[in-house]
Amino acid sequence: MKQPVRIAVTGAAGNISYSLLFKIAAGEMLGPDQPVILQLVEIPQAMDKLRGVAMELEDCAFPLVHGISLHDNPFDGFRGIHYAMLVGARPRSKGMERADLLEANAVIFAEQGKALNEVANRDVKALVVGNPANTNCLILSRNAPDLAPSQFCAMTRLDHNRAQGILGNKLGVNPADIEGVCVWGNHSPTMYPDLHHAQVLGDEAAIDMIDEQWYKEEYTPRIQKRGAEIIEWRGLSSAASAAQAALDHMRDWALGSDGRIVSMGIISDGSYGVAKGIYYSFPVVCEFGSYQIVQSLHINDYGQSMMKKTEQELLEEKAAVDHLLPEETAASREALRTSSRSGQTEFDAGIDTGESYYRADRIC
Ligand code: NAX
Repeated sequence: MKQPVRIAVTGAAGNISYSLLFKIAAGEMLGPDQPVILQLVEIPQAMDKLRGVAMELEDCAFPLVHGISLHDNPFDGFRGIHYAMLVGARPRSKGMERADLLEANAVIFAEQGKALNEVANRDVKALVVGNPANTNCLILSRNAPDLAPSQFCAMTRLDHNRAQGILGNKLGVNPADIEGVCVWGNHSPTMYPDLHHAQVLGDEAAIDMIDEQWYKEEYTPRIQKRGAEIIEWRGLSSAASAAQAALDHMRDWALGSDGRIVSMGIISDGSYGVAKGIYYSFPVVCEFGSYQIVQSLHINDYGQSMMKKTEQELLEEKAAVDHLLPEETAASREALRTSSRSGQTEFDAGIDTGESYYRADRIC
């Protein structure tokens, strides 16, 4: 039996978590042989509700759950964790402006970044689900100077799954038979669902199978505003699909995506001309616990303009919270490049050992 890993989930008494926690506990995220210790974090006012959720988890008698602990602050809740699923966030209340929403969440994610920096396992992987996810992720990462920016992601997997599912429906194929769909940019209505690299059943270009007008005028806005469409019909925001996406994201990141392209909101290293240092959704493949941006995709003029628009929005969000971003992490979050050797984003931690990564004469 493997050693248990510690997983923190914030917003653990909320809607998404009510689905997510039970899937994690059943082994759907890290596999049926990986025991877990769940460290559930909520705000003090929600601790009674959280206790009820924990009791239900207990009542499932999941064999993989080796412990459950309840916390009302991240400094306790993140102690020793290997994975952080950051679902809790401040929702927009009546009359709240976007800038106020960004700022209210900045306070939450700044504190959580500090907590991860101080008490989490050094190789923690943190996924931000709570909105505005990309900018919350930026704040989180900037407040964790001792962790690499590549240890943080914003969730755009729900958008990716929606893009794949709705295309599958249109074409009358199983979504699993479609490869290479990706979503660029912000988890917001400016995101760009890109079908130009998607293949159906391995050999047919999806873009040739659909009408351009449908793609641009129906499909794209539908993916961009799918969250609102769900609310309209269900009366509640996406919960089970968001939980499934969070699970898909973390599973692929930890265990590999098997060569499949998936979308992840990650630190931009300047690939595709995207401004460095913001958390932007890119097409990636995952292997050995890390991700790698898929390079050299041809982006046409339409794609360029869509990618710029969503980048612009993220830069504006960043500007709105700039006064809350610690200066000490500014330079290191932009000292990134794509390695020509591995294709991975390299992070300059400011430590120069004077030696190259691999030297055969050091061995023996
Ligand atoms: P709920 O309002 O049901 O639950 C949120 C929970 O977070 C509440 O129980 C609340 O007490 C808790 N919380 C708030 N601040 C906290 C803090 N500082 N520490 C710990 N817990 C805290 O919302 P739910 O439907 O579960 O959605 C959660 C978040 O996911 C929202 O911000 C939502 O906008 C976002 N979403 C993000 C998606 C994405 O694709 N990235 C899609 C789904 C979802 O809309």
